[in-house]
Amino acid sequence: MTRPRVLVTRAWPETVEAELARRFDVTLNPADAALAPERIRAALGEYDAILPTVTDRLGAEMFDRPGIRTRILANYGVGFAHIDTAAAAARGIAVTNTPDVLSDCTADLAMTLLLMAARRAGEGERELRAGEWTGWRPTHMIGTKVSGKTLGIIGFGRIGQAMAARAKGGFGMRVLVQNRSAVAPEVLETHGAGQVASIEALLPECDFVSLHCPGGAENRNLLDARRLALMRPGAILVNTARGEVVDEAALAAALHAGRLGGAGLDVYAGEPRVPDALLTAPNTVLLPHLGSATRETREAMGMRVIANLDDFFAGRPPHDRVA
Ligand code: 8YV
Repeated sequence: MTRPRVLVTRAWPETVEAELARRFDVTLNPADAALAPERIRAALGEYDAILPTVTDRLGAEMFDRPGIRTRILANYGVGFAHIDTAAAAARGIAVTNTPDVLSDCTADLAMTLLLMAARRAGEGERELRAGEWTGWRPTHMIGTKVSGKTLGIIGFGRIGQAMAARAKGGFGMRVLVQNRSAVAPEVLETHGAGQVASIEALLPECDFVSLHCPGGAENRNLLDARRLALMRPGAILVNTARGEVVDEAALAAALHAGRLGGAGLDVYAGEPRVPDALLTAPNTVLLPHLGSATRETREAMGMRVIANLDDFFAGRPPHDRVA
């Protein structure tokens, strides 16, 4: 039996690439350069499976071509807003993602950003490295206390819940959540969390707000200038979800005006481009999309993709099918 032809669009952890090569007729990308749109479009005619990441745009126009061979897009990552799933489904292409395995590490990074912004850790490290630290003094680089404060979580899926567990268990924070659908009472109870009816109701209550909702068109500029203005003066925003969820210009304006106390960002609307207004904003911690970037998690994400491919090519429903 011929083995399915599989295209991996970026370099993956070695152990996972070796596992893929054992099972499939696999094309790797050792140079790790993001593929040009024309290459991805061509690949749809050449491969049974394509394994994209957030750096591959698979918009509707990609699928508008004859002779599509691809039957599954097995995405490496939980977020799949870079894939037009309706257009893929219309061409009979299945789409899977990699949930669960990255929840802990992404929540860890959200908490890292929250703590760094609250305690001015990025700013402090920059000062020290620049040789500008003049020594201890009672009023040096005063931040804001985290323990016991109120955290608002927008999007209470697996990662949002992992964030709540850290905030409540580690820092005794009060957790409020806003979610599209009603969260099961036992889930709220586990986290000692309360659900509010709207983002408008959430924002004025919170010292910190962390985003854990999906990206894509439906959540574009979910936090716009009007909503950012509802945040408490001095509040801190954390985004490990997707850049487009926040109006970056409005956020930068609120930071420069000193209305918000800071921000911790891991994702940007036009990655890898980061707007100058954010680079120069006070007390803003900026990381290069590291949410799931641990060896354990990146390997587990790869194995989750393989499990989805195994199911799919054996004629079983893949566990993580999203379209
Ligand atoms: C991934 C992420 O590394 O899973 C996601 O949605 O944002 C990251 O953890 C990236 O998207 C890979 O495609």
